[in-house]
Amino acid sequence: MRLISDLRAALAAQQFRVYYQPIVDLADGQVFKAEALIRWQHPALGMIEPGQFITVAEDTGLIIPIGDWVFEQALNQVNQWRCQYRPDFQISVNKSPVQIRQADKTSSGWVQHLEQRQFPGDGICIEITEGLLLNTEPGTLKKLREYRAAGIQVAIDDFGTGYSSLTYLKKFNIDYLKIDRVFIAHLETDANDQALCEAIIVMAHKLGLKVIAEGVETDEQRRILQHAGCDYAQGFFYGRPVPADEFAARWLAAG
Ligand code: G
Ligand code: G
Ligand code: MN
Ligand code: NA
Repeated sequence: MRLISDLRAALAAQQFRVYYQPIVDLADGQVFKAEALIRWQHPALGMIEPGQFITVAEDTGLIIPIGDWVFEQALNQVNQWRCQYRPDFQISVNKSPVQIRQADKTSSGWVQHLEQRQFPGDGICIEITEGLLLNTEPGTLKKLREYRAAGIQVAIDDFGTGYSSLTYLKKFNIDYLKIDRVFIAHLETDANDQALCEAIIVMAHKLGLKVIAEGVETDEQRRILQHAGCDYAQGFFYGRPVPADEFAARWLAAG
């Protein structure tokens, strides 16, 4: 497939971009952190969304160098923003199960990299999908513990769509649950979705986790979530993912 050979060349050709989407504190409406989301500026096909190439990247192993590159970008970005605007700012980076499993085998582990650069770990949050929690390989648990020990926070992405055993949430020492946007999309009209969101929020809080609602697109959804005690929200209602300079101008420079 053409896409694979293009993908192999894309890193060296500097065709990847990192976009940032705000995650907002529901209590005061202030931006709390940002999620880093990769984009591929393809010379012929234009801007390609990650949904179209992340799986290929995982299957070919290219996700390792690409993911390391995203991490490096996010690390530099969060430290620049911390110096310039907000000393407590944080950036979330997605890490697929393939990356976690490979992490031990690569020399450039993210934790060692942080230490070499002498950057504090709490500038970074790693988002993993809940399917990973099913993976009881000792290596996975060890990796997550290593991140936490370095100060890196951990979020469970797309929560509610996978098959995670709830007991793992405590065992794995997670910081945030991100409620998948399928539960948010019909929040105004669907009583079951409302009940599910409320239950997830109560459960998470009892386990000492903070909750981020994904895919918030309307003020009514925001209101329902705030009323249910949700901590943070992310979605087009607040803002789409944008390049770093746009993010800073809109979300950091003003306040
Ligand atoms: O930005 P968009 O909604 O198109 O992202 C689609 C999916 O791609 C999301 O599930 C997101 O987690 C994933 N994704 C985006 N950037 C990265 C990345 O840097 N690494 C990995 N592993 N996944 C990413
Ligand atoms: O799986 P993950 O949570 O990493 O996916 C993040 C993706 O969700 C990003 O690609 C982003 O573009 C997308 N996204 C963010 N906010 C919204 C939203 O309000 N509505 C929809 N439909 N997608 C969103
Ligand atoms: Mn994510
Ligand atoms: Na998600």
